Amino acid sequence: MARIPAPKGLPIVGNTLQIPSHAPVEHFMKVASQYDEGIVQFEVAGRRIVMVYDPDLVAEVCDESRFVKRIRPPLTIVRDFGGDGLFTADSDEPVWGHAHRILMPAFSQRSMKAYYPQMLEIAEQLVASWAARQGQDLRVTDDTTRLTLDTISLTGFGYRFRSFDSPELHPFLTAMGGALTEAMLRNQQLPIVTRLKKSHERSYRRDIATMQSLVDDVIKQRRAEGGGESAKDLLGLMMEAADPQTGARLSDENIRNQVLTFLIAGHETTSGLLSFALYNLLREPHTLARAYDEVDRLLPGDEPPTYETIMKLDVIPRVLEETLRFWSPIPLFNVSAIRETTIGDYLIPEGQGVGVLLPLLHRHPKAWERPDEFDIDRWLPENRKHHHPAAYKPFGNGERACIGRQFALTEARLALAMILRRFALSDPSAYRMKLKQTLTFKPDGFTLRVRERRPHE
Ligand code: MNH
Repeated sequence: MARIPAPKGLPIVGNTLQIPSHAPVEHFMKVASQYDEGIVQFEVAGRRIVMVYDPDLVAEVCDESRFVKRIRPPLTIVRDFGGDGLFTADSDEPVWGHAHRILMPAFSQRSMKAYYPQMLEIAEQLVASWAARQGQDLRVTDDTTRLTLDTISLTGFGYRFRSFDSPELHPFLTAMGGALTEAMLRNQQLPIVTRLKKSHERSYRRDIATMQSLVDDVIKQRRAEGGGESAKDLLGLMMEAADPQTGARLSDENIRNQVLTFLIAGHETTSGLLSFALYNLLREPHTLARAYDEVDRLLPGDEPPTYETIMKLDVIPRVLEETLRFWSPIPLFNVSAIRETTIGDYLIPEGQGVGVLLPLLHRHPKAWERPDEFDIDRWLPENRKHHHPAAYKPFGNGERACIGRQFALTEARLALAMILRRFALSDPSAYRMKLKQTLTFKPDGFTLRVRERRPHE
């Protein structure tokens, strides 16, 4: 058996103090990229964490007969507010299976078509808001967050945040940012330190309460409208449907946790994806020109695009796929060994957590030619065939992979198409990528400017 490379730490605290508290994953990336083995281990807050990024090792940890998602730090902390919602439930908790089977139909391609008019309505709000602010610096992630938060809440729960009506971001978002940042900090500190930081504890609990009271509003509004009867959205299904396998229904408490989970998981990552996509397009004029060409061909005129047209796009979806390779909004996901096992030449003990480090996997030279080049033609059907089967995991793995994948991609295609059809983009401040981490990655402080491509009524 080979020894897993490990950066030198200190006695007792291990590597804990070496990890910058607001940018842990970037630190893991920097250290890991100094080793060629594609695997590395750290000692953080008394735990040993193994990370893999060699595609062959990743293929092994994606074998669901040997590795499962288990709720371990940081997800044990996120569970303070996600509860037994899909993201933070253990696979062998019965409620995960109940909710997974009840909600799967809500994420079919047919459901995307049903959500489309509402997705379009919110995308039109984004475009109108940008048209009114031509020539000004637009804070990209703020607006992609407005878009994605309003879209998941309207399509999923019939609830309107009306984010584009206000210059400030909704208090739900401030609370969520606070809670996610605190969860990330807690992940890297010994429990004794967490207990000592009383004021952090107070604001953490306040943020969670703020998010939960919004969730209670969402559910109350639906009950006032006469329950779930007619609504076939996420909330309607959760209130009405039974698990086809066991007949189980979701408890009120679980529905609350699912609504909060979807409000967070359903917007945070897609907003990152759209922001990174715009960033990439600004840096790749040749690709941008192809995207313009596509929208001019498929969406001429000012008519709202139909769902069918959005499904015909080809360049824009490949921009999104390549963006997810280049900058994965979720940089890391974790699985645990069911029993003692080996991956490559390395021994992994029973229960050991293993993280898949996506930014390094997605640029691993074993799997990708010219890994640091943004090239959407990797995603042409004839080139896809040659991809390493485990080298691209932006949505996680197996049965615990993202349930919202089609939702995110449909929403992002539509938004990008609407933006490009209407606006020429520019970046007079010549933004340089600076990642902001709150469990997910986003470009920090990224602004751009727009002007109408064609005179508009
Ligand atoms: Mn999403 C799980 C990435 C959009 C709802 N999502 C995951 C996982 C990844 C992920 C990675 C697996 C995490 C893990 O293994 O611990 N998700 C994304 C990305 C985007 C995204 C990169 C956008 C781009 N996700 C969305 C959207 C929704 C959503 C949109 C909802 C509408 N995601 C979820 C839920 C889970 C999840 C719910 C948990 C699924 C489960 O374990 O059953």
